[in-house]
Parts: sequence; C-alpha cells; structure tokens
Amino acid sequence: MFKTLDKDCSNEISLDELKNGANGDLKSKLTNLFGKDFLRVRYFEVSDTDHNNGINLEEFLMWAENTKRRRQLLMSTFRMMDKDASNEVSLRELVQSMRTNPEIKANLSEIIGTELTMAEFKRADKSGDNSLDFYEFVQWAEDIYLQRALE
Ligand SMILES: [Ca+2]
Ligand SMILES: [Ca+2]
Ligand SMILES: [Ca+2]
Repeated sequence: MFKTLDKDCSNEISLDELKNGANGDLKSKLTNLFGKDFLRVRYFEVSDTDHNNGINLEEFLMWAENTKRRRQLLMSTFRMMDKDASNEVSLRELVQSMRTNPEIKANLSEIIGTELTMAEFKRADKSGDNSLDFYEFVQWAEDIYLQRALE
C-alpha cells in the first residue's frame, strides 16, 4: 500500500500523493488504518514526525499503530461508561463513572489530558441531548488529540 501511494518512488508519501491515491479500494484500506477523517491535514502533520512534509514508511506504520491504540482506548472507555449498554453515554453515566471507576478516570485523562469538565461535555455533545453517542465521543476526543499533538 505504501509503495502504491508513493507515486514518484521517493520513499515518502506527500500530502498530494495521499489525496490522489485515496480512491476506491485503497481509500477503504486507508480508512481502516487511519480512520475516516484521515485526509484531514492535521493528521498528516502530526504523523510527519520529522516535519519534512513527507510520510516515510516508519511514520506510516506509526500512524497506523497510534490510530489503532487510540481507537481501542476510546472504544473500551466508552463501553465501560455506557453502563446500560444503550450505545449512548448520558451525563449521569459519565459523572457516575468518573466518581466510581478510577480506570475510566485515568483513561479519560489520558485521552483529553485534563480533568473532564462540564464545558468539555457540552462541547462533545454536538446534538445537545445531554448524551454522547460513540460518534460524538470519538469526534471530540480526536479533535482534542490533534490539538494537543500540535501544541
Ligand atoms: Ca516525514
Ligand atoms: Ca448509556
Ligand atoms: Ca448527543
């Protein structure tokens, strides 16, 4: 996959190569590896750890690995918080989890880097129904991840 994307065989994938290569089959493979928003420029910037505007093989593999790790952490944390298995984490479930489960608290601090506040919850809850579905949770966590990674 790396070689297919690296059209000019420079052993680096440029942002343009990534954009142009992300079609059809390859697009779904990349989505599996990096998540569905992988064309956001910020992911590219964060993954380009030596800042040479190219993704080499090592950076490519790290990108995939980091994505996988974050995804697993988000998934397991969400499941733990969603006590009634409704696929939504209500404000009440969140507050209770934070109070009673140190593992959830630790995971959340790892994900967002600070204590979770009411303001953060409101920011995450895009639909404003005082409940987070998995999609809202991931979007919010990923935005924070990108922000922190580029600080
Ligand atoms: Ca690079
Ligand atoms: Ca729930
Ligand atoms: Ca919501």
